[in-house]
Amino acid sequence: MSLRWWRKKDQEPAPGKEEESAAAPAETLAPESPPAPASPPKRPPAQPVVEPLPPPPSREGRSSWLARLSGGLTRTRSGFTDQLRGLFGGTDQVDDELFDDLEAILIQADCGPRATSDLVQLIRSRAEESSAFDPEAAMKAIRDSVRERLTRSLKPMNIDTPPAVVLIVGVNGVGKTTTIAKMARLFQAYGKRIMLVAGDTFRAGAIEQLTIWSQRLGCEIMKGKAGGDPSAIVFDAVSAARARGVDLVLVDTAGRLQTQSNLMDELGKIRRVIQKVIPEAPHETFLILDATTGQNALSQAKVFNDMVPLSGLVLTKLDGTAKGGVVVALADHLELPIRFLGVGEGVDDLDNFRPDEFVDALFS
Ligand SMILES: Nc1nc2c(ncn2[C@@H]2O[C@H](COP(=O)(O)OP(=O)(O)OP(=O)(O)O)[C@@H](O)[C@H]2O)c(=O)[nH]1
Ligand SMILES: [Mg+2]
Repeated sequence: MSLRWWRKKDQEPAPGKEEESAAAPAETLAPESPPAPASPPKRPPAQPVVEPLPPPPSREGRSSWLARLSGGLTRTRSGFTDQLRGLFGGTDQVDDELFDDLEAILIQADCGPRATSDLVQLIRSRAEESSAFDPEAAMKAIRDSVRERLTRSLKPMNIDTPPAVVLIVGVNGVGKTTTIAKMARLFQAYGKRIMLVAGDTFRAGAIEQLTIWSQRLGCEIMKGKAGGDPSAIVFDAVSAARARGVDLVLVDTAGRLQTQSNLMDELGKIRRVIQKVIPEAPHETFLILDATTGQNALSQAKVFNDMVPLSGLVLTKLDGTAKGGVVVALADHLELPIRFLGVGEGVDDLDNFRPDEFVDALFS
């Protein structure tokens, strides 16, 4: 199920969309009152036909997700694990060339300088300890070390007290809105009542994009006018969620770069406004990172963390890169749990990050 279908519309906002939104206060998806008829009467603009999604896959077997995860890691497996296997399997002699090649593979897979040097050192000391080089033992040592790094910063998610507010932030185009839709779908499968909040009032078409998602998912949405103050919408949304017994509030925000200081300041304001309604919220603030951006993800995390304290990371587009080792670099350098992985454009191509599953899929 491709998510590309809305892109065209996104680039060409529906005629009158801005005007219509500009007049409207923060609202739920309740039908809008029709505009006063002009003379002569015009045909109403065609409404997009939004098909509801089929029920989410069962949470019982999880085989569907494991297959997606494994498929999504295909490129990383061939650029990383298969290369390691080839390197270790093709040698019976341990020399500096082996360690240089190992280093190159790890750097190329974006594991980051720290993990790379630790892993090279690990294999070097293993090789020194035994008289014969054992490729299987070397693979296992790397696998265990990767698993341990990914597990270090894990802790339970803080979303059990309704309404739990999750703020989603990140630079442009990393997959924030899609991730919100995927997360909503995931939590719907657990029977949670979800509200989406259209906090991106900046990009043309962003409100419409999230509205269509809410229609497909069959969940509530709070939205306001394009170009309006996102804090006002977020305030209304969190207040309404508390009054209505919503379990999970997912707040979309506009993509922003560290150079856009007004937009960066706005994030702080959104957070403060949420806290006016629920002092301990946002319960989670997730930075969405595009796995294909490599080590740049680290500097993004630092900049965003200065603006709003982050509580977790979501890595998207792992399916589009051979550099999935960036997961290791992120876990290594940032003391933040990785919460979700996105491995495709489909609405079911996201699930919780579980180090064991990830390592199994990577090294299988
Ligand atoms: N292949 C792949 N594509 C993804 C994934 N997640 C999101 N995308 C695609 O990335 C593109 C951008 O997604 P959005 O969700 O609009 O990104 P955004 O961060 O909300 O973008 P802005 O609101 O413009 O900042 C879309 O075409 C998505 O389908 C993923 O895990 N894998
Ligand atoms: Mg978006």
